Amino acid sequence: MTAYHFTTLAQDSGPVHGLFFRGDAAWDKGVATDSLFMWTFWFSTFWFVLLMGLMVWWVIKYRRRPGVPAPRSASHNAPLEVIWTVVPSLFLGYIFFRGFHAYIDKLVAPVDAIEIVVKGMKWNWTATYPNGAISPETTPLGASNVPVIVLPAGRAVRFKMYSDDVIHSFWIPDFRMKFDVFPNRYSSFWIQPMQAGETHWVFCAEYCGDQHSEMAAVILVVHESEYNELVARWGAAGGTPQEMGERAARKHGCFACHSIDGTRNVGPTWRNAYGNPVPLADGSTIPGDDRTVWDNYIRESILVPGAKLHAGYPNQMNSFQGIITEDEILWITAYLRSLSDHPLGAAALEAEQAAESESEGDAPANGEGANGGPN
Ligand code: HEC
Ligand SMILES: [Cu+2]
Repeated sequence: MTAYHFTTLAQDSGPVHGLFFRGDAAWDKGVATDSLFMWTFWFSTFWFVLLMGLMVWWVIKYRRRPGVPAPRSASHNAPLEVIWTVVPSLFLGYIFFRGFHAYIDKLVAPVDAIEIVVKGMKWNWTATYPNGAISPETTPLGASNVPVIVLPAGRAVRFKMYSDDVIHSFWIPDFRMKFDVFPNRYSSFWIQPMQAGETHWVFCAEYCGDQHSEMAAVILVVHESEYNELVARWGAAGGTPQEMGERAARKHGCFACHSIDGTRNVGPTWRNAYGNPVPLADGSTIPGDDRTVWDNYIRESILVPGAKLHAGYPNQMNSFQGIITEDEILWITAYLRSLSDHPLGAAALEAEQAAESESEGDAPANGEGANGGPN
């Protein structure tokens, strides 16, 4: 893999172009961010120049002159005040809703997104693939080596992120997206790399210690067939995450209280749980249909079981805080997903993992090789 030629946006189009977003984001949702940003920028610039210009002009024009008595200033003009309150508010509302919409769009991944687990730590990133493999590739950056995260072209990729220590922030400037990475819960967003051969920088955008500036990675986009081969070749030593999850659940005695066949035990069954809404004892409900919500619910249920009680069950589960590892929680989550018929459950998990068995037929028609030129 050292044969790959790494380029960056900044090198491709010059640092000025790279720094001042100009609609050259690496995917359509990034281009939407660019256009909203530039729209807001020029809109603000227009009003700033107009208002400051009028102010300066009028200050000069109506300056105090000797012998000219100062006119009395106007007190109130209701219609005028309503107009200059309502019209700017409409524009602010427009900016808010467009921004909010585009932002939410980038947070909630499509159902068929491939899930990459990103772990941030002082001062590095690791990316774990759906089959449990971790990319062994690195590339030199300054004095250190940074990881290479290989992603398939044309597939939605969802990052499930957590931190081993302090708060970091996973930032992919080319995709105009970043999100904080926390030590005590999962956060997530998604991107869709478009063309094989592209490379994209990843940085940490949260000041996290003295080597914060070296906390980088490179995303390398390859054809899906090549991605599948690589991820299958890297493999995971101990089996797939759900196999590891079943083992971890056995080791920690979860099956004493949780069934996997739908029968009610001391605790709720794990069959068809993942992805569905959960009624809680306090009358509220954990909404279904969202992986981040469910992943965090599982995590919290294991570490702080009393925080949200499943309606109709006793508060009888002990905390596994300090007993269970982060990896085991991730594996058990994969295992719970594999036990569910919900659209986010077994089928989606299988589709993510079974990628390697697919054929070569999915290479994009433009025929650009993975060593290919600029985007
Ligand atoms: C002593 C019995 C017991 C053991 C052992 C136990 N649990 Fe639980 N678990 C419960 C009970 C009771 C509930 C429901 C009450 C609650 O929400 O805390 C529950 C709830 C859960 C939930 C929430 C599921 C839902 O549908 O609401 C998860 C996830 C969970 N446990 C995971 C685990 C894992 C993982 C282990 C092993 C590491 C484990 N449990 C071990 C009794 C147990
Ligand atoms: Cu960091």
